[in-house]
Amino acid sequence: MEHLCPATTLFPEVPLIDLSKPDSKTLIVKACEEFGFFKLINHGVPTEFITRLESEAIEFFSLPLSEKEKAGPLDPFGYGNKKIGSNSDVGWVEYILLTTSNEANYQKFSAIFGEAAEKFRCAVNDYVSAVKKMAYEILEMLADGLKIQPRNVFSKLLMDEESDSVFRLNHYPPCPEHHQEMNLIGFGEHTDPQIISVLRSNNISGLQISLKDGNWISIPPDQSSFFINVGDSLQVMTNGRFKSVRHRVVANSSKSRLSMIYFGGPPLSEKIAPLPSLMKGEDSLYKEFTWYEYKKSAYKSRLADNRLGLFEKI
Ligand code: GA4
Repeated sequence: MEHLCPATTLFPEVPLIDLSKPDSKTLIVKACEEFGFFKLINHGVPTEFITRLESEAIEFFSLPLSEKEKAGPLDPFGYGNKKIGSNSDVGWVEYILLTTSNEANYQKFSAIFGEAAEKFRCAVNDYVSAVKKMAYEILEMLADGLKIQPRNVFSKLLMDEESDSVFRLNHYPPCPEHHQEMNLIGFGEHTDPQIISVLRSNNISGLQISLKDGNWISIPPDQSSFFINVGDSLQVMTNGRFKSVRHRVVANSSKSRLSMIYFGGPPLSEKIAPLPSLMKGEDSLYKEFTWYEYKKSAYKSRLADNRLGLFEKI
């Protein structure tokens, strides 16, 4: 498995956004321009939903592998272990991938959990509904901060019934002893293809982001906060003003890291293009494409690929 150069331990302050403060919209815009990433406090997601889902996830990942594998293989939803995507990417991680829109997901889980599958389903639904609401709010603040109308230009894409959003639970097991000093890769570097990603983890470190100069910085974990990533689609909709952030997870801990991520994507038929109100006479940096076309191409790529490259105008 791949080993990495360590990230710098001296890091600039990652933007901290307090959702309860009235001036946050300007700061969010700045954070999306400079980092494509920020930390969020006073987010309004009930702690109860977070802890309930966390204990459900711990329960699932503690099952014997043979049980968990009954929720696989990924098609493309279900349980996955070490293999990421369809192109031989691997990481020191096991995970559950779910759509946020249909219930077909849970058939596999009923087979394993029996009646407890309902408890799992409710925990995911409560958590995802609360996180979605918070994501809508952030996207509306972004529209306000960018001074564009209507304020739901971004959020309506996630609110749409056909929104192609994904939910992921990642478990990074402790590294075996002989690997501990080696910065083993948990989840290789990549950008997220969707509009926005909302991540919450337990208090175990591992997440790193790449700065504009290419240096990597470690993000100190904080189980009571959320971390927001700009995705490739938002980069395109802002004609490159916001950058989708390259990030990775290093599995260098003796404890388990657990993360839960909501990836807000548009409906498959949606055209992804820079918003005219943001162009001010500029040309689009990107060829026109639908989310379906982008996703199809993205899912064929390797994790670390620059997926937007294919859609840039030369
Ligand atoms: C990255 C963001 C989400 O986790 C994800 C990932 C997906 C997968 O795990 O199957 C991808 C990856 C992600 C981008 C490129 C392709 C597809 C693995 C991969 C190599 C669920 C997503 O939507 O894109």
